[in-house]
Amino acid sequence: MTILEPSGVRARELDTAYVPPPASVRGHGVVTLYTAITAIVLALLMLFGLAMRASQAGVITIPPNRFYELLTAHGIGMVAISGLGGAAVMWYFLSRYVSLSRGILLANLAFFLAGVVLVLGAIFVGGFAAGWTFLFPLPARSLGVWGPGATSSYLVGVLLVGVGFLLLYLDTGRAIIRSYGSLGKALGWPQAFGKSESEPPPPTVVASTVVTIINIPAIAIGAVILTISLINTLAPDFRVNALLAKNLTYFFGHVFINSTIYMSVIGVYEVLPTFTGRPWKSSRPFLLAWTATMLMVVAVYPHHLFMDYANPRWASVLGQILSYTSGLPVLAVTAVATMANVYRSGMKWSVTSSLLFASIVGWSVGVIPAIVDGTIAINRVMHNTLWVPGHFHMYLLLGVVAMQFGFMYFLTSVKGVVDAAIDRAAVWAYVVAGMAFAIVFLASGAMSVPRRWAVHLAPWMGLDRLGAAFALLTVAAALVFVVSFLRRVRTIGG
Ligand code: HEM
Ligand SMILES: [Cu+2]
Repeated sequence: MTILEPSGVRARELDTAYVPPPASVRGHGVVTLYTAITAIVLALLMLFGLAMRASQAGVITIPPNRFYELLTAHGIGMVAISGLGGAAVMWYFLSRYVSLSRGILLANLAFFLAGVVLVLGAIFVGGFAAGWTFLFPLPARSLGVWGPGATSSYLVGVLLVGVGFLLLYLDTGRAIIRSYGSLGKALGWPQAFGKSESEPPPPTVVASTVVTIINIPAIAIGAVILTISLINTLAPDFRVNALLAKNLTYFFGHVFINSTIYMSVIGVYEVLPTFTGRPWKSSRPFLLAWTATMLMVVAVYPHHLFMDYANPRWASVLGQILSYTSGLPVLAVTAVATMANVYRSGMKWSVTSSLLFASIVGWSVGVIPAIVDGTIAINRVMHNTLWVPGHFHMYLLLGVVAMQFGFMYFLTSVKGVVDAAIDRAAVWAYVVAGMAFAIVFLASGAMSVPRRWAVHLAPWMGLDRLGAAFALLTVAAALVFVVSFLRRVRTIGG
């Protein structure tokens, strides 16, 4: 059987002049492998999440040390796997425009898997449970719950994952510069600033360039703090300023997780037009928005340090102002263009197009509670409540992960085969239950229920049970996506 590029092309081929660029086939087997690993790991980590939520609800009992292990694995795992799934989307489409190295793509996967083995061993064998943010000095101060061996294994594991991604971004940077002459040209600066009338680079190249530029320093800074923590673990006399450590950690964490959105949204730019028959061009606002977001996203991270009164006041003010503006330009041009692309296009609502469309809605809606939390006066009350997981589950679960599930259906769409009823039902279940699951987190946060607590008090458990029920439905829908994707990969042989 042949993989038909975008299933929607059939529906639109009569009345559209738009033909998607040919896909380069080299490396697509590796992309499918990335995506299959992403699917399986997402399912597993969602089950961890369900277990945590059920335990908070008192439906099952997970001992606290196990809970914090699960929390650590779920957090670091979800961040890393969104990165891997996003990298698959970015690589797949970017390779249409520039010449990427398949060897580097494989090397990243090898580093990733080696890192995952060390991290899982650290957590489930060594008992490491300091949270995915490995915030200094907790990794080295476990009060005997885990040993320095477990901490070292965790830190080295995360470091290996970082090295892999660093190689990948060095390669995308190299390839982009080779094809477009410079990063500035790949960002479309000549067109954005009216210096050139020529065709600007396609959205995929613009987004990939931004991710390359912001993630290389993010990973490098992450490596610095991981290494410092590693030395501190092995030689406790070697210390670092805790405030500096937190700044470094959250610079890395904030930029990396945001990049997962910026990589995954490339799937929307490339796939949605094949359903609507309207190409997605880099308009001037689009180019300016991506540059604006690129500059702001690296400076907004102090919104994670509002409670750290020792941090400079100007940093908090910057954090609040940029929280309002940082992600907004890209989100706004993407959301508006999505609506314009879909509106009256006669688009076929397949599982792929529905998930991609829903992802833009989920991302847009999720930004609202995020901005609320980015306000100092509110953060003072909401910090460390379930409001925080509420907002990020909304745009990660319904934004990033919905984009990636949409990409999985796109990748394996087969000519003449229509979506099964169960997949269609799963889209509804995923969107509705996922949204409800996140809203219950927000509601609990509004009641000041703390986040990251293994054991909840009885008055919180009503909402917890509701949250666990919606989590169950969300995970069930996700399992449908995953099983269905893996079956299609098997039948079409990747
Ligand atoms: C249905 C699926 C999911 C369920 C049931 C779930 C459940 C949970 C629960 C119960 C927590 C702990 C909340 C607390 O008490 O602080 C949590 C934290 C978290 N989740 Fe999820 N989650 C799901 C999907 C996701 C996805 C898709 C992502 C990212 C792509 C994600 C990323 C995270 C992160 C980063 C944390 C914070 C960990 C920490 O506080 O250290 N989750 N999740
Ligand atoms: Cu942030």
